[in-house]
Amino acid sequence: MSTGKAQSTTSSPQPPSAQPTSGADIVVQCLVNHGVDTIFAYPGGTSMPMHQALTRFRDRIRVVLPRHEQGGGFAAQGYARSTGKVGVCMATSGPGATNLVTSIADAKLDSIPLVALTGQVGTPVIGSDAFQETPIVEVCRSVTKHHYLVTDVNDIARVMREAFHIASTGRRGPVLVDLPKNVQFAQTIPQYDAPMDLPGYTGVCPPAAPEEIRKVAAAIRQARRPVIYAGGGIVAAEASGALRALAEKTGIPVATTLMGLGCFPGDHPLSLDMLGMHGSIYANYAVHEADLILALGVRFDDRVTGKVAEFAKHATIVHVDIDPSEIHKVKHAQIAVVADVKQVLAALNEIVEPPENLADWHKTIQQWRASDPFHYDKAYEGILAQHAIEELSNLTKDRETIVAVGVGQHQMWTAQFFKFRRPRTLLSSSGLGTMGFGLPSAMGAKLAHPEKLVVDIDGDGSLLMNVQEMATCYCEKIPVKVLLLNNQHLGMVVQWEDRFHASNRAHTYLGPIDHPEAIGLGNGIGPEQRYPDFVAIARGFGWQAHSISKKNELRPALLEMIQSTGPYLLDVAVPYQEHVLPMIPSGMTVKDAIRE
Ligand SMILES: Cc1ncc(C[n+]2csc(CCOP(=O)(O)OP(=O)(O)O)c2C)c(N)n1
Ligand SMILES: [Mg+2]
Repeated sequence: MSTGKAQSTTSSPQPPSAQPTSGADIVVQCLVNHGVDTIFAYPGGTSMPMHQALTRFRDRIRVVLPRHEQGGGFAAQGYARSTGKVGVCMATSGPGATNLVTSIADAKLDSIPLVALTGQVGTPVIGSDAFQETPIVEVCRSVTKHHYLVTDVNDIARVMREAFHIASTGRRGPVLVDLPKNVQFAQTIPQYDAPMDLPGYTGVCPPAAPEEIRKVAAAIRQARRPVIYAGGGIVAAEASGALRALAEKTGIPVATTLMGLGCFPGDHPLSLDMLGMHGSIYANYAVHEADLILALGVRFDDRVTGKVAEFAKHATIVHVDIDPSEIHKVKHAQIAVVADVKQVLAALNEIVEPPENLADWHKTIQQWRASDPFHYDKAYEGILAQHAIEELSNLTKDRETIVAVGVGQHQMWTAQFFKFRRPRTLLSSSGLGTMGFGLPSAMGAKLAHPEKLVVDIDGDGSLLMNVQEMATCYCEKIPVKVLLLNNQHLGMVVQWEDRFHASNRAHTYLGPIDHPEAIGLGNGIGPEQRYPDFVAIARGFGWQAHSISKKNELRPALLEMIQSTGPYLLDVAVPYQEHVLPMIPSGMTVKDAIRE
């Protein structure tokens, strides 16, 4: 299911060069052939030939030097998530390669197209525990969509074609290409159009049969309480327009997953916002009471379903997914369609007729919505994270804005209080839930969209996990903004301690261990005790930075951040006592939701 935006995997490659060319140069020429304009690469002994080759292509590929390979992998993801194109990162063997593993696993769980290149020790010493040798293909076997150890220079051009094809077709995902140093030095006459050799994989999903589409249309026509449950697959398939057309044609309300936020406008009257553990009460009740669920590009993640047996238990489930292994994996679907969701929606929109009467259903949903909106204490004397996010959302609503997040409470509040109106505007490590994702992914997105405002809404724990990327942003002139919701704690874990472990603090305070807060004593933290000094850190990296704690400072400080021209960190003191609500505890249902 290639899209207009995805890099071409079939475009005619460069004419084969008649000159013997090194493996390293062939790798880079292949990147050019696939339309790669940016790569995030950290060098080392075994990847040096490829770095040398990259200098010969300076006019066509920008090489960004992250300050940690994990940052490079997440930056490549930010590039990929915000554009739909394949993101590319590169690392040396051994520690460089293992530093990429988390970003690769992250891309796998969220189905993000990524090509990760690694240097490897020379083929004669593979398996001998050579200096900086790790069997990275073995390490990554189960967290990649596919992986290669290239042992012959003559295979490089074909492998690179296959890697881009696999990463960007079907269900997207990460592909690892491990390149021993002697293979990078070896020379051959490159065959850039070497045919791909992928038995059993075409990447092309046949269109859904007309009778399947008719079945779905018939189910819709008969439904009285239908709900669309839309996820990252809608974004990947560029199917947002078709989804909106379906919703508007039929009047069916739309709940999205975290990965799906933005695939349907959050301010549309039919939007139910996010569903799941920290989703809206109205989305979760609608799914609970539904008689028809149209599950589109989703995978029934446990953070969405809670107790699987209770999830949508009164509903006929229609599941559309490009990956057959998702069908019936968690929840049996009465109507299963394995196809590109954009094609399915386009065909469906041609014939679908609205259900006879949804007035009662809309009314019921409206009542749930009115009685249980997302909310926070507007009278709170300081700044609540929710308030800061909502204010940022309001201040940026007329600007093209991309938001990246870390993982934790700030991530969930962003999902609840920032209005996402377009696909690819929220970058969130959703499946793996990797702290440290925000800053580097924002960096990658800003490189791809220099004209857009890119803000990382981050937590203090998460930001520290890849704080070194502040150096990359400064040195590479990538002016991202960080809105730091600084609660001095691993807030989400604190919330679980409060709810499920009698508030016993178990290593969730981020300040010095002799502070009373470290063992749950003390009644809140004054700014004078805050640790670390993020403003000093950011300034040390060459950023502009500012810290606030008073409510009346919020709006002007956000405006200053938005209007600044360089990288800018706004450190906002927020309380750690606040919980993300509503919350459906793991394995439970909306009826068990904690509301206060
Ligand atoms: C790499 C990694 N380690 C541990 C966790 C577990 N975890 C989930 S949320 C969280 C707290 C995050 O703290 P912070 O970034 O400050 O965000 P807050 O919840 O305070 O907004 C932790 C430790 C994780 N998701 N990722
Ligand atoms: Mg925190």
